[in-house]
Amino acid sequence: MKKILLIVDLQNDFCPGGSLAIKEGNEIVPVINGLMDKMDVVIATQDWHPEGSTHFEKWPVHCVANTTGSELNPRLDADKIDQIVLKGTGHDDPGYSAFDATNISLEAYLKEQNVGSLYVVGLATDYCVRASALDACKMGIHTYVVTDAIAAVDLEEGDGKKALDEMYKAGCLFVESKDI
Ligand code: VGL
Repeated sequence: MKKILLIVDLQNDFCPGGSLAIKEGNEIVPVINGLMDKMDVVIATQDWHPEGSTHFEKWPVHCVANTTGSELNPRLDADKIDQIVLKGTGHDDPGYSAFDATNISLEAYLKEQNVGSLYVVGLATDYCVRASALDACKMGIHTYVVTDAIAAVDLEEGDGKKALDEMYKAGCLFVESKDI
């Protein structure tokens, strides 16, 4: 049974300087790099939207496929990533969950890899981390959220905290990176 790291949307547009920047976006990168060597498999998701996506009615334009904004944060140790997962690729597809991926079936991939536990890190706690962790739990996967390797958008104050409560109630486990 394998330990698998799921790095969610650590992309330029969600990090300082990007169009939907989260202040702590750069600060969690070294924590995530440090976790990669402790895992058997490393997966990274990318929000990968078409121009004109209806998702941009709710959000500033971000992570348009094949642009600088959709590239992974350059501080991330990208050569240790085993599998890239692209999501939000359809015109009407917000792609909040990693399991909405269209380039692979993430559920099938995790099963093939014989997942024992899934460690979820990245951005953002209140959207894509939340949706991905909740889906993983629903599939019966032993899911950890690494609390010092995530950060929230917090459109409304407390959104991140609310998402953590929801994940906890759904059966996600919480862990700090130093205890992995
Ligand atoms: C996300 C807001 C909009 C995320 C994606 O990656 O959590 N947040 N689109």
